[in-house]
Amino acid sequence: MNHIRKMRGLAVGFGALLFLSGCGAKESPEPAANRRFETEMDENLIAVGFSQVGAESDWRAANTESIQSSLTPENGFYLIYEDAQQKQENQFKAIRNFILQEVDYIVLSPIVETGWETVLQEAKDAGIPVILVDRMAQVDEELYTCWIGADFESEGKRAGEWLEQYLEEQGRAGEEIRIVTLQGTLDSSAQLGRTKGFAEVMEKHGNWDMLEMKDADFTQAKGQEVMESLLKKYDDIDVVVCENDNMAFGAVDAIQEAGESCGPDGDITILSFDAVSAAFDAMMAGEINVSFECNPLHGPKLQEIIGTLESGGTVDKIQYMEETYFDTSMNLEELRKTRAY
Ligand code: GZL
Repeated sequence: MNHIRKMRGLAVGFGALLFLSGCGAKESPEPAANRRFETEMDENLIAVGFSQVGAESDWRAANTESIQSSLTPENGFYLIYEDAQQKQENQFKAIRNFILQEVDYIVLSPIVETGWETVLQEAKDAGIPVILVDRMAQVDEELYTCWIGADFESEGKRAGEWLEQYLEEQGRAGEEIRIVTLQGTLDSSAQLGRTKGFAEVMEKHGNWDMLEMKDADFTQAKGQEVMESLLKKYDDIDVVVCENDNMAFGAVDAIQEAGESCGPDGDITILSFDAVSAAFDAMMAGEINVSFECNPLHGPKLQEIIGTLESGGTVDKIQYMEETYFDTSMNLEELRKTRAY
């Protein structure tokens, strides 16, 4: 029985004692975690501490929902969810708290790739396996059991190749193409990979001019702010590469407010990443041209991995999610019916 179950047993006993003695503070509700555990206490629940990046985008919400709906008490889990609000130090605190509670597993989506050695060594020293989801951490691979996520570099490459074909079809293959990029959180795996992959294709085109790449932190508000500044700084932008859909939505707002046009019938071509449901809305509204899928539905795979580990099995260190892309040349109305997020 892990420490967390022992603690909860004490909490429940102590709470009952207080209640009976009349000094239980009824008006001060216990932390949600204890309340949930009390109703579903089961010696066999696997306690998992999950440190999530934040709630910065539609993709992140879908990722959180997928994991929370897989690691449920009905499926044999007790999940402790911590939202780091996009701050690495909050993830450090959450991991150390999980260690203190002696959870059975730690699941971590590292907001950036660097700075994890110390805290992941502490988890290893405490004998708690760490599973990385979504983004990677640059640490010795002995410090994590496995990683589930996307091949971000191939996403970026796929975007560059899409643009090659799009310009070819438009008879603009030889034209000077002026490009700006709204980057995701700097040093995050998604930003590093997408930027690198697109750059690999850029190198083949001397007539493609990357005017500027700027951090817009994967949020819609920052995407609009950065796009506004780029529109003021540069004339005749032809392409905007947005490293996630929420920044693309912000870019569209900025472009339209500046009296310019974007999307398949506009002057500015918009490439985006994630392919969340709202990106289908934006493509069908003619606001963005394409979105490269980044599958957030890690929950079932995570549940399967922990099940394998619990039964003494081994798992592959690197586990890529399946993904594709969607653009306005496709039957998006039909395709979106097949989508879970
Ligand atoms: C990608 C993920 C990125 C998404 C953004 O796996 O890390 O973070 O592309 C999210 O929407 O904020």
